[in-house]
Amino acid sequence: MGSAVEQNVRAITVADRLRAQGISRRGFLKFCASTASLMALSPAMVPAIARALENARRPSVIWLSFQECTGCTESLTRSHSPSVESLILEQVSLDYHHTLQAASGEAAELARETAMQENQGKYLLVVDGSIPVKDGGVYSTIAGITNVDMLNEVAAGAAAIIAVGSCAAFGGIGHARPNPTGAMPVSEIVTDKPIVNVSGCPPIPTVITGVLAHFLTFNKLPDLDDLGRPLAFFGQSIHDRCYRRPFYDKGLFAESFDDEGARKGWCLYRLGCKGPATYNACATTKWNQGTSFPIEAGHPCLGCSEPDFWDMGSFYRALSIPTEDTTRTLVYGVGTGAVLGAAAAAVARSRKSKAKAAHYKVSVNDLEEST
Ligand code: FSX
Repeated sequence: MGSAVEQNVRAITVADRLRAQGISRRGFLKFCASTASLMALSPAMVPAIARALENARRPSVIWLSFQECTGCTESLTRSHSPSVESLILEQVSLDYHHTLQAASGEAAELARETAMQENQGKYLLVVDGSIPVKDGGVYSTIAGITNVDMLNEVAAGAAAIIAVGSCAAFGGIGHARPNPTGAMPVSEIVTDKPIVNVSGCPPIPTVITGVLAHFLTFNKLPDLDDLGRPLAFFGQSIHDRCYRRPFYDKGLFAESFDDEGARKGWCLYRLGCKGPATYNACATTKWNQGTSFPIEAGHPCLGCSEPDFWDMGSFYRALSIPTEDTTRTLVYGVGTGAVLGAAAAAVARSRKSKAKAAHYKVSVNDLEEST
């Protein structure tokens, strides 16, 4: 980590590394197409991505884990394999990661300090977990350093920060009432750096690597929504992209988990689904290699990618009158069905109209012709 040899490795471009791994030109273009898809970019962007990756250097990544359950790292390590996600992870120099690194004790801290010194102003900082600030931050320390001090120290030399998971993005479960440790999100502590929030408890691995891919390719963060989340993945509600939506539009709802509606796969709105007020890519990207997502498994969306979802009341109580800002203020009450549901959909559509992103499938043969 951080040696002269490692520096030379970083001078090699991403395209060089892929070639060294035995990936052909056709494979490289496929990688670029998959990267475009991962970033939810148009296929028209693929030639530009290919050119950018021909010159892209391997960035140093320092990953800090604070108050969290390690679900975010579990999610990341469940990226499909072999996959574009795992390839992307091989293209960054993950110089410090509490859970994944082999080093421990002083050697681990030395790796962090070395990576910071050698990549001052250029490294990417990834944070998962909330940061406790009450009582001087004593409730969580690493190597004798409080989380808040370590965050401030590492953030000072970072080019940008990715707050992975709802804990780092919005405070998450640590921030839930009564918040005994004074847990805060990254953005309330670091205010002078570009920050992207990849929320979700845990976040979708494809979204984490999609943001990494964007930084790797363009050396900047992607376009964000008003909560600092990448628009490409958070621009539309779960409800807008849910395969159960046609049942909702027809007013066909499951009323309990074992009734006829549930067996027929009808809409879970009345069982507490927060899909109309939740912005994330679960309904399209899905989980476990695109196998399924909670609603497909018969469970309502909990709204885990929205701020303060733990404190909003029961996961199983239907959304009540949606407000213009439902992503920030979920008002729960007794669901009254399609009328209120239609209002929720209208709010969701209004948000959708602001979103620019779409997911594309790309044919490698098309790409070879266009480059
Ligand atoms: Fe939080 Fe992540 Fe939920 Fe857990 O690191 S977003 S509690 S999945 O692990 O921070």
